[in-house]
Amino acid sequence: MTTIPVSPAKIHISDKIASAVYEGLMSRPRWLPSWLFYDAAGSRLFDEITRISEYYVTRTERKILAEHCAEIVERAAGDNVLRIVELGAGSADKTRLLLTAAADRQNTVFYEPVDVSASALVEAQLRIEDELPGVIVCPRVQDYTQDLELDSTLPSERRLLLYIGSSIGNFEPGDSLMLLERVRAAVEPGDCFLLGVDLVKAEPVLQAAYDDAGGVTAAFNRNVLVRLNRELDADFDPATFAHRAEWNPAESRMEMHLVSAKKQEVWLPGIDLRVKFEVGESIHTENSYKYKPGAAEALLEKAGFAPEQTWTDEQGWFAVVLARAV
Ligand code: AVI
Repeated sequence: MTTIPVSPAKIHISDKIASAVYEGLMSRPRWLPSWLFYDAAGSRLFDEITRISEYYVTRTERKILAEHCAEIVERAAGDNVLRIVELGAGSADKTRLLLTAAADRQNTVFYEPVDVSASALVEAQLRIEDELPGVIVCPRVQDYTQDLELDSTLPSERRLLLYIGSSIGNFEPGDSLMLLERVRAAVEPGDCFLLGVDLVKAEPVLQAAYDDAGGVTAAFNRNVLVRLNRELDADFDPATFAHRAEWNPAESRMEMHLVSAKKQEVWLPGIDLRVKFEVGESIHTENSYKYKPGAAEALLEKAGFAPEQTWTDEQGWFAVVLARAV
């Protein structure tokens, strides 16, 4: 089970992907960061995941937002004009619910999606401006996981910053606090933050959501190896890695792994690395944290927000928390 870096002197790790993959595959246990999932094919597969019956996350949050979007917008705005900022290039119909509620209230609403991908932003802008004439899209190309800067607002304006879709669940606990602190530093007192978090629930429900019968999540997980083959010239045979999803109760998270079905060696010329796998040896590819009731509110408070209201579904599977910057 040794990793043999070939000619270490020649290793020139220049970009984010190369250095993350090198670090993760040199570690024990081996891991890869979950942001690697989202190349074009991975984003399409994730989109498919959001529609499969076992993946309750998207439809449960959508139902909460559909029921409460007018109230959320009303509470966030008060007597002010609302400006909606979203971390990520728009969560499709869920964002649309909030934008429509805001446009109904004030005719015109400014919407600022913040994303590292300019193409995702352009796509979101065209789609939203086409579908929602009352919405003016002002995209911002920024990696909000590193820094976040927003334009100053008029005294009559209030921001509602969205971080929905359980995206916070893919951050390690320390990193999620840092992200919320960064958000707090970028907004004014009185601005609001809407956070969507997935809650702890019965293990079989979680297990099915991350290992669906149709194998879409398995394909999403394996696609990371396809990406490494393409971008680092690696020779992974994705079919020889099994998808494993498991609930880790001690850490309150669903984990995804890729488990080698045979003893094998993989060559990644792009980072000058050979990696040996024993049968059953795995690469840890994702953590998806599930929050206990009240935990998201506590985290928001720690980051400088006052939680104002939490909405959940009737099964208590998902929570949408509205908090105000203090
Ligand atoms: C994007 N993120 C919130 C998803 C999740 O549930 O953690 C990613 C995902 N992984 C497997 N299925 C979906």
